[in-house]
Amino acid sequence: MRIFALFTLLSFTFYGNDRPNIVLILIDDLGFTDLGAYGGEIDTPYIDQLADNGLIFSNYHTSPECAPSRAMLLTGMDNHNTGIPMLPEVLPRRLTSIPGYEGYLVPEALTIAEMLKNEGYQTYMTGKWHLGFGGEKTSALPFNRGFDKTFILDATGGDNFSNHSYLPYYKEAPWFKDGKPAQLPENFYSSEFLIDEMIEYIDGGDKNEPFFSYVSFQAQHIPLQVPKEYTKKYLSLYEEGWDVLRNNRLNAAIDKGLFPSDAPIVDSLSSLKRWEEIGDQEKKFLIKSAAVFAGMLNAMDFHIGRLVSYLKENDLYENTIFIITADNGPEGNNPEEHQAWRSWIGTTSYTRNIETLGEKNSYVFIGTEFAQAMASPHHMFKFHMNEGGLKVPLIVSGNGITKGVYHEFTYLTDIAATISKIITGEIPERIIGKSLEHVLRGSLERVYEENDYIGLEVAGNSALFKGDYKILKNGPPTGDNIWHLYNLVDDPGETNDLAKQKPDILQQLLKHYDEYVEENGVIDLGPDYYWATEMTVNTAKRRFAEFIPSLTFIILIISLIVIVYIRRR
Ligand SMILES: [Ca+2]
Repeated sequence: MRIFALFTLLSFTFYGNDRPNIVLILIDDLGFTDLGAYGGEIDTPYIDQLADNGLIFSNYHTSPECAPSRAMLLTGMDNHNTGIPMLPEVLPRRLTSIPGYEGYLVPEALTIAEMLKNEGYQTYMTGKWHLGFGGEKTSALPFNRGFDKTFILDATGGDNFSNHSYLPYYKEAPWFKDGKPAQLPENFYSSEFLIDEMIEYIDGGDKNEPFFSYVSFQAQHIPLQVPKEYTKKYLSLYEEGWDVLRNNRLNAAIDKGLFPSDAPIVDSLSSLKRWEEIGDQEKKFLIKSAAVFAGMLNAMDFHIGRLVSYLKENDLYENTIFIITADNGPEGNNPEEHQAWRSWIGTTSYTRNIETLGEKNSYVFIGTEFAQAMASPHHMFKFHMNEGGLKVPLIVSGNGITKGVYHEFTYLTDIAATISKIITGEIPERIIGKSLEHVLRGSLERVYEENDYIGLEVAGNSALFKGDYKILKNGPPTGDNIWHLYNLVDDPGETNDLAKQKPDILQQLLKHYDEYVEENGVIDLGPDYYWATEMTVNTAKRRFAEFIPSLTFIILIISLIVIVYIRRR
């Protein structure tokens, strides 16, 4: 009886309240070592402060791409059961009639917001949603999926100063306010606006009832843009190039205890462009692009700081749990290497003048080499199943949450499981993640047992984790489509492929992968699948569909003219 009473007391006082506010902050395309708290050289003081007061996860894994990660984060389900197995923009349209491949968040995939709303929470979202098929499926927009107030972008990305699209698939960036198409305000800057809007929602709410706030930043997605005063601070920071950056960040991650000091890493940059071999002009351009990246992250952090200050000033901070994470590793795509993309940029008002890089109407990205450096100490980046694509920061901070670093394996579906466990006391069967509640209380135990396995497939790239081991394969053009086996405990840098040395373990994990495919209805996209080709086809289809109403109108007018003309004769 006494023990029970003590436990009840502990449960009640753990977060100061049985229904804490929850602020979920999602950063787009972030490297493992981009944040100061993870060893990065960019100023992120407000996130770092939350990290200092909370728990840093050094072994957290997400999916390698935006939309599936978001679907899994919000539902706790495998991506193939949410309707978002991959980016809707590159989903072959022949698959959309197959359950799990609809291209939008299906009703059975309940969101955290729907769950929390049932518990009396006020639910707010601002920023990138990416789960409503580019705005085509309005029932799958957040306003219809558990959120009371929303101002969202239903695309893979968008301009940060205007409603311009950043890729040919979208005529303009599809923004929605409370489920209806919306215009952006004058003087829009994404990170600033998303926080302004969120503060307004919280401020207009009932202060006696808890809230769930999901802020999903456009930072650090292409196009990298930020008011120039932020870029200015970092103009000389990347002059030594990407090899030095990758090495500095490796050392910083070791110093922070986030990577073992004796673990080797892949010489990932050796197969890419060499810093010392490129010309001065190109170097200057790349140095400034990286400075824009840094400025954009710094600005995002500054606006997170404004939200934290607001909560402190209104006595809401003490009862708030902050969860800060990213949807995937850094973006290594170079749009200039894709002919259709490059030609399209040439038809827009975007410029790539070095003088105005990062400012309104400029189109900036860091390119493959800097992305690889920012994923340091890991190998590869976004889209890939290597640790550089999957391993990103996770920080959980708030009253009652332990401080320090948690080193055991965790997975993005654990976030929905944890929220569910803390708020409702249980985890519904559909959620595949595990509760991290005891970890937040200070337990250093493994969450995943030796026999647990986690499969992952996105757009033909695959991985499976079990115990200390991981298998992975990446498809072409960057991958070899061959399964590789790594021991992540001995070799977190993925330097030593054990596939040939440990065939029994490889076979065991492959068997689990087949089970995963069977259980989740994963479709083999075939050897010819290439996302860029699919994007071009889908872009043509979408633009033609947009053109149909105008075409119908023109045909109608011409028909009327012809009828009138014939009658008059
Ligand atoms: Ca992303």
